[in-house]
Amino acid sequence: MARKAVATQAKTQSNIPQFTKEQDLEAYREMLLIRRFEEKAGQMYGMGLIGGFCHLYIGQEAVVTGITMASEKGKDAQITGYRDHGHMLVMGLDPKGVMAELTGRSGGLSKGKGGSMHMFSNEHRFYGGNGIVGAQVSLGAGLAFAAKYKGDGSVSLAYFGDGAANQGQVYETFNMAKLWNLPVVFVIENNKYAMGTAIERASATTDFSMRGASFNIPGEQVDGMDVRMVHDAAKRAIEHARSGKGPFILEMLTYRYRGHSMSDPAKYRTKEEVTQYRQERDPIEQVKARLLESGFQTEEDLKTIENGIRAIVTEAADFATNDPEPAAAELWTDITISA
Ligand SMILES: Cc1ncc(C[n+]2csc(CCOP(=O)(O)OP(=O)(O)O)c2C)c(N)n1
Ligand SMILES: [Mg+2]
Repeated sequence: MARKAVATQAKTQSNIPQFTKEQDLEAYREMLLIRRFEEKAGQMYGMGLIGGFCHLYIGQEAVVTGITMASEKGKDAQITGYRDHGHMLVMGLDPKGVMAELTGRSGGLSKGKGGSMHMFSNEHRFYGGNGIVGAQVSLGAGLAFAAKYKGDGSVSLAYFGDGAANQGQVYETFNMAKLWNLPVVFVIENNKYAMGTAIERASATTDFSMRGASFNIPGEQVDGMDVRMVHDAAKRAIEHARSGKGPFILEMLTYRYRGHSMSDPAKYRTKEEVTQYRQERDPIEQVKARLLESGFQTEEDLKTIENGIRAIVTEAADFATNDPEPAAAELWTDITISA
């Protein structure tokens, strides 16, 4: 079969795809927005303003940013699990609406009734936000089925974790997606852990790009900390799916810096491991260093960008703190009641 697993980390410097100044700036802005938004969400959780679940995306920013930059915004559909704030921000959903949903306010994207894992926007082609591990894989194939049925030329991007990759419904979905050659890219965000379980402890095989082998679905392993690598691989995978060749698997080798959720014993990995990723592989620092080294931007220019992003996040946090909670009558809206 046409397995195309490329260990992109092994690529030499000379064949790393290069970004233009504009692409680096776009990636920098988007990733920094996610980072600062998530830091603020973490603080607000600590202050008791956010309740329930809250899974932060810090460390993994290059994955959704590179893929979204390679996709057709407003046309291609995206769906993910519960670590979903970054996906919404890059897809253009209003940061105020996302933050207010986290604090359970009426101006939240789900009127404050859904919380961190349950937001959705048909307009932006973002289909959640799913708390059931692996559910988004089947739903993502459903979006691809709709695209093929309607012939609208869109591609569905379904993100899931290394832990979710061991769920049964993933393989039922792979089978049907290949059988019908659906336009779907399965993005496995391999951040090495499923809650506190390391991939080696839960997965019989840890090269997730190979998981489609028995269904004839090609896969590729990608350095998910380098937004250029992500973008390059995503371009090819999306083109594959859009041209009618069927599904493609991208395994993104990434890392989350924070705990799984807001309470995390942090006993399953060493502090040194986290520090090493932060210091040597950080996706934002990589772009920042490139912008400065190339002379495209000065420290001052980058500070101006950072200040602009801080202002967006502060505005979102203020809104999410001062907006009222939904009225009690909202308990009866947007639900189906059967007799
Ligand atoms: C069907 C189901 N089983 C178990 C859980 C509990 N659970 C929530 S997250 C998680 C781990 C998933 O890890 P992974 O897919 O690697 O995603 P990550 O959190 O690393 O992004 C588990 C077991 C759940 N939400 N749904
Ligand atoms: Mg994981």
